Amino acid sequence: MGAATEPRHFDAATSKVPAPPPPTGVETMSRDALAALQLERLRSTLRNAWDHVPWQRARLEAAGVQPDALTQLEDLRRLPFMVKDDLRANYPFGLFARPVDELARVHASSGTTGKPTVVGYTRGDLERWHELVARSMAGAGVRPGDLVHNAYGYGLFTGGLGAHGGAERLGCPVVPISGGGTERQVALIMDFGPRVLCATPSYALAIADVAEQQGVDLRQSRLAIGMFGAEPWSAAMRHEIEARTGITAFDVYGLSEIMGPGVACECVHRDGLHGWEDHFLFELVDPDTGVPVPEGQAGELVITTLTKEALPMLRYRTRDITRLSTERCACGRTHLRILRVAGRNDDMLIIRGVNVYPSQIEAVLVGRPGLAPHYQFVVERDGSLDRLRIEVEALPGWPEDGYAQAAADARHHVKSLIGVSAEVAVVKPGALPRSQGKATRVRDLRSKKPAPH
Ligand code: DLL
Repeated sequence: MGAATEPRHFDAATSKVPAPPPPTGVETMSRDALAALQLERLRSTLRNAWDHVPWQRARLEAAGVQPDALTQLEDLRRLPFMVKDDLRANYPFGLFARPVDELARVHASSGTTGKPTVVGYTRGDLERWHELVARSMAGAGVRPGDLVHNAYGYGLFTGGLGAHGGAERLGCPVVPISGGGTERQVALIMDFGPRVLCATPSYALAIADVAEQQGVDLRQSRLAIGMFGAEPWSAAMRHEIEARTGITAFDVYGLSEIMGPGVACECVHRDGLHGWEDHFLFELVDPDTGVPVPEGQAGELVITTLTKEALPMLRYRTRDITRLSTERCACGRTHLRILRVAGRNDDMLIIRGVNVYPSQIEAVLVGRPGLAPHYQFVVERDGSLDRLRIEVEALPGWPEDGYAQAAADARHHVKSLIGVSAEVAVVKPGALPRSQGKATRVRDLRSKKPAPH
């Protein structure tokens, strides 16, 4: 199911990562047994929501869903969806199924406007979270004892502490460096010799850049495995990071409302991310109508938690657009696979009628002659039409009199491969801001008014 350009299989000849031991236990249970486990856990999740969250109980009653009367997973479809605004409307703790003094941790995501989205965990929730991050890392070939350089941000963001807890659970020592201070990151990678790097893909690239500027070759470091996620990234970006660092890069997905990192992760076959179905129920729906879409087609991912005590989430609309496959993976895991998440519904640009995600354009730009993998999109309104301006940095050392040619080449390929007409400006190396966490790819200069038709 991967794109043709993806390395589909683990290549022992080029990777520093030895193949991990084959999966066992819950990761390989039959799909029937998995469904039975899900039904049992769904019932207790509904019971938890019914007993402890008045807002959830009212919705369950209105939909005629009695926790103990649920006989099949499909009955869940009677329940309306949850959306991010439900968390905001019940700010801060209104959807929690446990009082604050029974919690072990609170995280929050800031969002660009309004109140943050607040999520809570019991001690047991943290244990299950760490277990799933540990499972994700082990599936990518991380072994107990591997030193983990964790450059995800620590704090309210779930990336830092989530990856940290999972690595420790697996038996790995962690360097809790967090994001930022990139020169120091490079120095510690060379001095401490971590085998694993946890970071957003854009920050992994920023680390690679600074290393190169300092004359440091990360391919000579002990780094072998990257656990990269928290933002969309293309196959081209994966190749770029791997070529410059010698790392084998794995895609890890998650969201704070559901848990944090480790909801799904690639195994060494890197042909989709295994979604951990013993803890989550995944659905895919048409983002406009909410109607389920058949397997293989693109849709919005909807997730129900099956084991969360503090914050049970029922049919949460993630806004993330992807595809699902229940075909068995060559690794032997039976858990379904989520295709690389190309982008969020909210990030989709509609340029002269063509729907496009930033990561699709990234896939065209990265690796083109003269271009560095640092870019941003500026969307402007031109009368009733949206206009896209792509700003992309030139490769260091590329002659300035070659910028116009590089821009023309990029414009041509974006048009012919994606069908979008864009203005392309090639700017000097270092001119665009670098991320220390999630990259901001789009500057939207349109007024919030809808375009007249
Ligand atoms: O980003 C959790 C996380 C941390 C995941 C570290 C992976 C690694 P939030 O800040 O709540 O949580 O943002 C969640 O980020 O709905 C997606 O839109 C996006 N996202 C997360 N992982 C991926 C990925 C963390 N691998 C939102 N590919 C999600 C594409 C991703 N998008």
